[in-house]
Amino acid sequence: MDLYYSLTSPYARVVRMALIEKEKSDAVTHHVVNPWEDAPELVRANPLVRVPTLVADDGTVLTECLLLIRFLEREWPSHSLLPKTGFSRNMSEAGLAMGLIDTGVHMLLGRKIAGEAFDESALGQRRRRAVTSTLDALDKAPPGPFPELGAIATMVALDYLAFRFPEFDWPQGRPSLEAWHADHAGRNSVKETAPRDS
Ligand SMILES: N[C@@H](CCC(=O)N[C@@H](CS)C(=O)NCC(=O)O)C(=O)O
Repeated sequence: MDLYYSLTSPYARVVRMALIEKEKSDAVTHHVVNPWEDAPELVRANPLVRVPTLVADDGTVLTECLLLIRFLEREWPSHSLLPKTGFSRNMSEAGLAMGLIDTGVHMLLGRKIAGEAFDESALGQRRRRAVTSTLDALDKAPPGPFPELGAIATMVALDYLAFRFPEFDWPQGRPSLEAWHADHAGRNSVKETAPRDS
């Protein structure tokens, strides 16, 4: 199995953390690529030219991080990210965190296109409000335990915000969420996949 990813993609990080939590990271061949530079091997594998992209042993190309999670769960059911106990709570937490990731990526793309002016635009302000209120909701009810998908996605979302929007200072005024983050920041899956530019 071949996994294509960048070291900054939060979507890819969800999958990379899942593989480590499942103790299956060594079962895939890792390819670090930059989707924005049209890495030829990624262009060949995935017409969307996005990461994460997983090429299964039979050549099937899998995209969309949550579908990849579903696939990994079927391939390697142990260390489940979707345990039956607390299933709807886990789904709810994962949904909020994935929405936070989408919103952060949208804000970054907005800045890429319109520069800092994006932040002041009506859409930029709307996105910022969504980030603020979602972080506040997470502070009121931090996610359940690792290796649940809700915990993985929340860790990815928080680190992505700190990486791309340090001025946002998400821990400010959110002591429960900050404590939750600190409790889990030492996990191997978290440390080994921390976002970095190269
Ligand atoms: N919905 C997709 C999003 C994947 C995605 O947008 N990945 C970004 C990196 S963070 C990418 O490859 N962007 C390149 C592009 O949009 O051309 C998922 O869940 O995997």
